Amino acid sequence: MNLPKNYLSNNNLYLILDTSYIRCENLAIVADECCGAGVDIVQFRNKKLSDKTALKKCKEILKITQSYGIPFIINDRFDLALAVGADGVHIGQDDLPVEFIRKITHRLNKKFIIGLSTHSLSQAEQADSLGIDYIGIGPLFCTMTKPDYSPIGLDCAAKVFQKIKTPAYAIGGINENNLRKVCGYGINRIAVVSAILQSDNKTKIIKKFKKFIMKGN
Ligand code: 3NM
Repeated sequence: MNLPKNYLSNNNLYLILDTSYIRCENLAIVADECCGAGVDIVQFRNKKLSDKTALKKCKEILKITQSYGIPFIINDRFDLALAVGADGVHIGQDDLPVEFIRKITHRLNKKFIIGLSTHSLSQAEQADSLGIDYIGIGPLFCTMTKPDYSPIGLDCAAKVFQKIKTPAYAIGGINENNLRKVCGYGINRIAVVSAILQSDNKTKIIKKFKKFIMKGN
């Protein structure tokens, strides 16, 4: 998809469709509702479904995100991202190196978004020299979605937003109750899993998130 220039820095709400929170048959329905409500980026994160099922589901979700003009990113799996024709991949600190992914996507003549998880100011600073498109910084707070990581806290995340040129998305435990506080720290891009996926009214919470982020606190 041809995204407008600076799409990732000019937008603010990144939804991660984690397959442990949604029944497989509802993934596309939820993707559609959330895109319609105003999320700016959608990621597929799967620790559960088989590759075959994941591929099928991702193809369905890609059609939806394309119809809204929203980028679709695959977590961890560069091979799946290529197979699906997704807009990019999100990698962790121990996944395939960025240079390797860039080399292949250049060879394929592909525009391809690469996002990287960072968990400290120094990792975020290093990311600035890697030529990636955005970073995740977190976890901000304790979260059941990624329970093995210690929270970095708001001060650290705020420093990343001040210092780093690469667009940053704060992640981890962000919900309706702490959103005002988060935005008050100058954090103006967030990525969310459970607060949206577990909500009975996803449209309402997405609109609330967007409103708060744009207002600033
Ligand atoms: N990555 P929730 S925290 C997928 O810090 C993920 O890199 C994180 O889920 C990181 O919004 C996280 O439910 C979980 O807390 C985010």
